[in-house]
Amino acid sequence: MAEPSSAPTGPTPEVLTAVESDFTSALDHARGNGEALQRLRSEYFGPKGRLTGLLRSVGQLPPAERRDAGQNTNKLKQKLEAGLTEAIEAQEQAAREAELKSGRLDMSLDGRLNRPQGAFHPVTRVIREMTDIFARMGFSVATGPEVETDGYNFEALNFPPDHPARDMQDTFFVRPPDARAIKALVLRTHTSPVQIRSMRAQGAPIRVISPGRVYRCDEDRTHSPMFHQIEGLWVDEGISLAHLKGVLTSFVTALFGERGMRLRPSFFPFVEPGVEVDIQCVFCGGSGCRVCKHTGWMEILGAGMVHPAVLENCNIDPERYTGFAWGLGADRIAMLRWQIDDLAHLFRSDVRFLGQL
Ligand code: 2U9
Repeated sequence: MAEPSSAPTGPTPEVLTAVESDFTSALDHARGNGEALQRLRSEYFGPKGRLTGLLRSVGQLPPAERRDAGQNTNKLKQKLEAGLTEAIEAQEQAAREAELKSGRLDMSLDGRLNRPQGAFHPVTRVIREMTDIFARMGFSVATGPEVETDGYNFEALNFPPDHPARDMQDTFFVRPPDARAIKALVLRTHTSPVQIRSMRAQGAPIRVISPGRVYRCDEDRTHSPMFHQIEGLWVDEGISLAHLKGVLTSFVTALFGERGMRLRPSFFPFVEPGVEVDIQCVFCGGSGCRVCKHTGWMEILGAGMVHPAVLENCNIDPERYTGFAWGLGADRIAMLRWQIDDLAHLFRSDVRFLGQL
């Protein structure tokens, strides 16, 4: 490195020229050497650096000289600092490139921060899995609003006003923005209104599933005020209960493997006949255990042939078209899949629980 020239100490133009010349030749020597460049930074701009000292000495000049001397010193400082920064950046870039070329950088090593990996929520996982199964059978996916009119949630589905069948679905009512203008609004108690909307928009034939959140005023170990359903609907000419059995057997086999399935008669206002579908217990295989209450069977969904009145409500001719529909609780499927004993675990967002699934 060049020796600094001996010059008077105040920031006279001669001193500034000498400092610039010293710095320029020192910078030329240090270029490409990271440590030398850092040394240069501290020699000129550090607390005891030459430029720092010169700036400090401006205060000791006679008042008439201070302004010019201060301005000139600052200008020089900015110029030299810009040159140094540029040289440091070039050196760092060259060092990075050299490291990459040398092959010393092992990209397969773990990062320094070992962040835990996130995952989809178990209910999302089963909804996606079930959606995939039905998509492979040609069903498309429809979604709709979670705040519904009484008309879509109940009336179109063959629940007459004040009919006791409504008691099966304890309902959250929503106060409409203008009580005079709109009839009752409800948090949808099932995703069936989505099927009504789809049939009204598309007509028949139709093959659709509707996954989504639903709400009922209900809470215990197996019920939550908000839960998730997947409902499905297939309407076409000549659709019968045999098609219902075929589709649901394929579904159950894809989800739980080969196992027995049985239909029991049941009542839902929107289907006729209605059935509840059981499968052989996924835990004991049918021999009886605590989970299936020693029956060997577990209920997994409800289904039935779409009621002619429901088809008519959607302007579909029930003399020409028939269809079947089913509904299941996705949270219940997740509980079966991972043997979860309390539904509330699924909604507490406790990663110590979710991480075990
Ligand atoms: C339309 C016509 C008929 C859907 C159906 C069920 C039977 C059923 C329950 C399963 C568990 C609700 O989440 S749960 O509590 N569902 O038992 N759902 S038939 O029938 C429809 C749907 C839409 C237009």
